[in-house]
Amino acid sequence: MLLRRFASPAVLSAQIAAIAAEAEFRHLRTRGGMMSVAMTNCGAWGWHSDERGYRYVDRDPLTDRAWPTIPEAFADLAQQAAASAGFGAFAPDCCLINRYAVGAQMGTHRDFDELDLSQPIVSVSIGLPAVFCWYGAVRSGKPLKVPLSSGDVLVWGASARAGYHAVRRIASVADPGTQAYRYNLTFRRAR
Ligand code: MD3
Ligand code: FE
Repeated sequence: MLLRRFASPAVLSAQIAAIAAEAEFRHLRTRGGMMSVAMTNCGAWGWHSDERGYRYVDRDPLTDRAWPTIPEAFADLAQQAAASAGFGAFAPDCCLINRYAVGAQMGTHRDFDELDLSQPIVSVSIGLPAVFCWYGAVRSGKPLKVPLSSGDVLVWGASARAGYHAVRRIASVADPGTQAYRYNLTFRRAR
């Protein structure tokens, strides 16, 4: 379910800056190489990838400290978005924060490292626009392309939870204003 302009970007941007001051954005390594997207996390669990593979970790490997806690404004937003899509009590224990500079992208993948795949994922777009690509059950074919703007929220549940998806290379905009990046918050129940 797509909830256009559901979130307030200004409030969320300030919270992201506070989180990044504790757990800085970093480019992670995957089997395919370095990711063009920079990432950090808040919550009990954070998504991490290195030469040993992908996994959820309960400490920031850069500092060996726990990840920052999920701000109340984040948790409220995730809960309200999930409820709008018909998911009752959504209490995420992970918020992965993706930061895309112009030229960054996310290749086609599925998310299945989470323990309970009946839990939805809530994703929130902030800043520069993006084109989200939805492939569904198979990795190939023509994707459904969804343009995403700042404040848009997507809720993924049921069969959509297992689908292949990607984010096209972020384009430069004529007047970026003060926005150098696109941020995406993905709220998950990891464990
Ligand atoms: C559909 N992030 O972090 S958010 C990711 O815009 C990811 O940064 C993209 O894909 C981004 O894994 C897309 C939308 C999203 C996130 C997770 C999903 C869609 C999903 C998991 C299952 C199905
Ligand atoms: Fe994903």
